[in-house]
Amino acid sequence: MAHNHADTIYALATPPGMSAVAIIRISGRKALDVPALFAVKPGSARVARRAFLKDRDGNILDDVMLLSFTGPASATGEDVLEIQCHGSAAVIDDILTILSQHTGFRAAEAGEFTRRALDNGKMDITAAEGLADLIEAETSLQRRQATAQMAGQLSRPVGFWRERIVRLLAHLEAMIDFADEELPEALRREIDQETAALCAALEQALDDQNIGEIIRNGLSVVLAGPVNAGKSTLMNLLAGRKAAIVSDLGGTTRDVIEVKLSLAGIPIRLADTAGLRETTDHIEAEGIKRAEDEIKEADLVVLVIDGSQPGWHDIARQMGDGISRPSLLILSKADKGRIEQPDARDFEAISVDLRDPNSIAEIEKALKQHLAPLNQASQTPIITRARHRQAFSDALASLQHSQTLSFEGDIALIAEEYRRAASALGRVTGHIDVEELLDHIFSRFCIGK
Ligand SMILES: Nc1nc2c(ncn2[C@@H]2O[C@H](COP(=O)(O)OP(=O)(O)O)[C@@H](O)[C@H]2O)c(=O)[nH]1
Ligand SMILES: [Mg+2]
Repeated sequence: MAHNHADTIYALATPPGMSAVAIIRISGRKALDVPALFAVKPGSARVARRAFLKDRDGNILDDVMLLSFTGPASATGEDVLEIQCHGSAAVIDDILTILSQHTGFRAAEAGEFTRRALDNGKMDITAAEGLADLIEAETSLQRRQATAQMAGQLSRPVGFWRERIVRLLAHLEAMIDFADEELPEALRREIDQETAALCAALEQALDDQNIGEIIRNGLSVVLAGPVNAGKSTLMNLLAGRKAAIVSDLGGTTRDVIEVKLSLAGIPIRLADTAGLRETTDHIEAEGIKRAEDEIKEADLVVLVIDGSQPGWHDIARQMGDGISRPSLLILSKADKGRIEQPDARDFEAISVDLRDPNSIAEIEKALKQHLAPLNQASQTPIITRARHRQAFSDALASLQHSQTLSFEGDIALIAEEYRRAASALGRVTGHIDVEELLDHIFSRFCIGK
């Protein structure tokens, strides 16, 4: 992305296509000159006003509403103008064309408005991530998590921990400067207690069963089992549409077919896979390999086996043994009767007729039971991405390492671990400069001298 902040950027902020109203956003130094380009007088900031935009020849382009914001009190921190025009391809095209003809204006690149907001300190990285998640949110759980992150659910504790760590660092640096003096006992104790409290807080945040990532990405549920068991039938039943081809020919499903759905408010990526069997068809073999890969990564494997066939016990045991992920057994074709066999192993399974739409209630109930533990977070988790988790783990490792070092000889090493921990947390929000915070703390810091 080219970041030329000197340019005034513009973009259609609403989806393209016909609509009642469309919004064109303009941000940058010349944003407030835009009304003049359409023969309209400038108006007051933050007051919506109606205007008739005109082209160079004085022809009316559209009857619009204009809304302007003067930087830095705007979404991007720059001067911003929003044109609410009619959602007509011709109107939008004409307005954008006129803007492009003036020097200093160019079409925005993807994400550039948010990038400017970030660079101008209007939001930090976690808020920008939250915003991206909000735009992509498909379930209310995802929306809640995204808005919480936008509102500082992650950046607030991270900022708070980081400041506490740097405060400890400031104490240590002061002691390093007065190396001939002993670290006072009270200060030692305070540092120990603070470090232990910070470790506990980080451990607690990390111990979240990855719920944040799961909510964001969706839980992966994989349908697996032998050919002809009814996996694709189950997929279509849950998806509420014919997403996968169902046939009584074994080996019909070859590739992984994925649909997104929401169960008990939990976003799910449901994957239908090729039936597991020995085959000489190399395309089917590739499909089976993909199925096996999906199974390895799944949050939940739903094993579908035809319960009306003798020998389902053996298949269930064999396949169940090969799956290391949590699983649920569904015995299909209950309408044909379920074969019971005395078996050493007690199978926890539900028997259903997958062709009967009424079976869905029982299947959803069983799925919810397996998925519910993932939805039991007492509060919204604060970690929503692998990069947050990595930073938290790095910070924790540094703090834990500092606890093993002694104040007698290793103050500089302890300080270095705090510095690392602070930088790791700073990466989460994009505030990586520890020195800046240190200066700030030192400026208000009394070292008793
Ligand atoms: N009677 C009966 N037939 C079923 C049931 N589930 C699936 N079938 C049929 O079994 C065949 C194989 O189903 P399909 O979903 O393609 O199996 P897959 O190979 O596991 O994906 C199709 O003809 C389905 O209509 C069921 O519960 N009862
Ligand atoms: Mg299939």
